[in-house]
Amino acid sequence: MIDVTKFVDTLYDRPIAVLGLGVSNVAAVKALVKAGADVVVWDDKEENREKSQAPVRDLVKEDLSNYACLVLAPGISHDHPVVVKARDAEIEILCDIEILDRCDHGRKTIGITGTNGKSTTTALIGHILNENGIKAAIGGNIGKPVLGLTLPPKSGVIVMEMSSFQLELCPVFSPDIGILLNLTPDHLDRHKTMENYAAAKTRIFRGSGKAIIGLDDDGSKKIFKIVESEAVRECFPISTTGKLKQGVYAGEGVLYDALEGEPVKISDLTIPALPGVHNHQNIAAAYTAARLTGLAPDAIMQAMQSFPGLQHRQFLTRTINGVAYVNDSKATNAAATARALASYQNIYWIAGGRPKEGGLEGLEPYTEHIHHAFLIGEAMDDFGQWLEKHNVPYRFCETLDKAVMAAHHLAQGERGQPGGTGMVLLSPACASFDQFKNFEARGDMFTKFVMMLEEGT
Ligand code: UMA
Repeated sequence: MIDVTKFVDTLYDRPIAVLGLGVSNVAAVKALVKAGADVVVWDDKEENREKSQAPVRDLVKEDLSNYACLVLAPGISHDHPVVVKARDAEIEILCDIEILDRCDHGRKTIGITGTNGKSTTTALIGHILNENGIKAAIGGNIGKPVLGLTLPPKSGVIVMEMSSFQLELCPVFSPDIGILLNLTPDHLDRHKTMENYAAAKTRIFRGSGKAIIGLDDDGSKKIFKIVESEAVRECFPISTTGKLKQGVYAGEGVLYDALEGEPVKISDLTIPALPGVHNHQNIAAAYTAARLTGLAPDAIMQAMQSFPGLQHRQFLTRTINGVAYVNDSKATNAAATARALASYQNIYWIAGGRPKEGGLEGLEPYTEHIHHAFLIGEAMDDFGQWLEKHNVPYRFCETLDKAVMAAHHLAQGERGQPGGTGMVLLSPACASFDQFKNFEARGDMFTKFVMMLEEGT
């Protein structure tokens, strides 16, 4: 846990209001209470209030002008009555990442944002640094609240995934190295317009730190131009769609470094835990960040080879007789599943759950990659119709255990046939809530069933 005494000392004994007792604020409350702060909490769910270690009071009924600040859970809408009240009372509204910054910890920070790939890039940077003897603590939106981390030594680095929600709640903080991977429409229910969403993401570059920015989409390109024109920080573009005169880029499966003039070929991009072209951007960003911390190209690429990948994101769970069993449970919509389907051939595809609007729309270009589909959950009928229309063989399995077993038998039974060795892929393109608590529970269950499979068929 982080010692937040230095932050608490700046508040002159005024109390702190905390709204939302999810993982980030549970860690925040623990750290604040330990540092002697006077903390008052509220959560709209009674069951969360009941678990609270700190005094609970309905913050809507409080006079917030007596408080030092409101620590807001990132997922809560800024139209929430308590947030409106805090704005009216002109107190600061912040999140755990801003508190961490105000603890004067002295470690270098790397922040990663973007619409896609930020968790993978965060974990990859942390892995590269740790493999090369630079101790890195990894946290933030990736699922580990930053105030629950253990600080690395002074020479270490804090690597944080930062969502647009968290960036909006960092009035001052921006990291020493900020990374924006890409920008496509997301969370518009919360941000309302693309401009607001882009503005939240751009906040990662407010300080004078170094900026690494992807140039593969129009939104990020625009931000690059603005950030570069401000001329207050060094900018490092990355691209997977074209050569760069200066920066880092990937082309035809090869990574090039043009940070110091003429492009130098660094390595091909065959990295076991990072399959598919969508990972090239994550690799280019992580490579650039690691170079900026002083690591040599060879050391960086070598460390990438041992990156274990992220659980539930195209994670290689097991290989049986050459057939890979891959857990992509995090793919809760068609866009995320498209990235997995594009990365492989001859797929024995397990899909379904609670469908999202649009169903499997957008997956048309990848139907030839699917050898056979195994459908589960509430989406079975709709997905069956879609597959029928696109001439993809499928069967109804209802539940994950049956789907794993059926996919396993077919994939093992068809080994040696044309089309290459198959792979069993769980990439549901659906939410999990019809049969599981969350996507992690679904992925864990897949792993459990796969580990129980016998080598013979
Ligand atoms: N709550 C209220 N009133 C409301 C809404 C919520 O009281 O009107 C309460 C809920 O009852 C709950 C808490 O607020 O107790 C939820 O807080 P939260 O949603 O902010 O979630 P945390 O558990 O603190 O998790 C947050 C991030 N969640 C969101 O931004 C939605 C996690 O990112 C992050 O891993 C975690 O902090 C640690 O930093 C998750 C996420 O979905 C993975 N992020 C989005 C994304 O990646 O797209 C941004």
